Amino acid sequence: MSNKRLEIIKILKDSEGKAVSGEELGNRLGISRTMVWKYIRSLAKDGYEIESSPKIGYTLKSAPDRLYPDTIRMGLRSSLIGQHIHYFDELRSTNITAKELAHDADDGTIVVAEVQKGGRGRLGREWLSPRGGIWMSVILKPTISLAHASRLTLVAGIAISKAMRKLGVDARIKWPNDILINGKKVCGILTEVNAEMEQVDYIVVGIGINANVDMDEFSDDVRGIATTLLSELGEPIDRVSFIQDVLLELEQEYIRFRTQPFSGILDEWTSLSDTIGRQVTVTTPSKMIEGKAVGMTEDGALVVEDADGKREYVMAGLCIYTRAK
Ligand code: BTX
Repeated sequence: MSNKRLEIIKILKDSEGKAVSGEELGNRLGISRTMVWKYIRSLAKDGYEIESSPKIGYTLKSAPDRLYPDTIRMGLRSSLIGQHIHYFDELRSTNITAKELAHDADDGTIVVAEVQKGGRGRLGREWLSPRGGIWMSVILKPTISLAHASRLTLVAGIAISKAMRKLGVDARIKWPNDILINGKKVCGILTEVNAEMEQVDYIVVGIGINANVDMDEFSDDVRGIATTLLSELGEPIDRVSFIQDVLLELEQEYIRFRTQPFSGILDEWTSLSDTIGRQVTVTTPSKMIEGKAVGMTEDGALVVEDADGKREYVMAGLCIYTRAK
């Protein structure tokens, strides 16, 4: 979006419902009133509802529910994550595009799409990504070893749950990569790593949030296990301000991850965890582990204790709750 269009939106937003004359807009932007009118028309084409009354001026009635980069940048409080935004109306998967861009991208670059046609979960599972959600991938380039890369999934889980909790929902983290509200999946995280000689080159953290998604868009089986922020809150959220919050929380957790001992992040993860304290069955490619989830190690392994007190450490797997806490 051009800077002039952006400035017009900003001025109209700041005037909080009061009309701003074409003359004033023209003066502030250093352009003619005819040019102002042209920009207003092009904004209207993109879904901005702008009332224009002769002699009085222009009033912004509503902005489109779109994750336009310039709209996200306006009011973005993070200074690293989200500074570069690649936006698409439709993509196969933001993780695929992020991986294509990652080599030349700066730390904290994000890829956002309104719709994904081939959204992916772990092990090639399908991730339904209809309009109204937040489907994004964050490219991170920390100087860490491959062994520590999975920690970023925990970092992202904390950040997203915190941003959601601010909306007033009881968001909790299900190990390893889901955010649940009242036991239903509202968000999934897919972390993919590219490394050379045990040193991380880049990490793509894919985040799928069922924000303003209509539950009818989901297949029957997903509807049974999923929820959306829209249905939990009973009204749509402002996706732009929510994504700004997620990016800020993510940046704060990322800085903590890079500068402080990991134990602080582990403690916070544990306090937000939905899994610790539950009876679980974890299925990995090589075995099935049953017991109580009692903790998490520094490496991001879930500690599962069986009835005899024997402990198993699981790095990744499919986790099912077998009994309530
Ligand atoms: P997962 O493998 O843990 O979860 C996938 C499973 O979740 C599916 O098999 C299905 O049962 C269920 N599911 C599918 N779609 C949804 C949905 N919208 N809401 C709730 N449950 C669903 C979780 O994988 C990781 C998902 C990451 C998605 C992001 S979106 C941006 C980025 N791009 C991309 O392709 N993936 C990531």
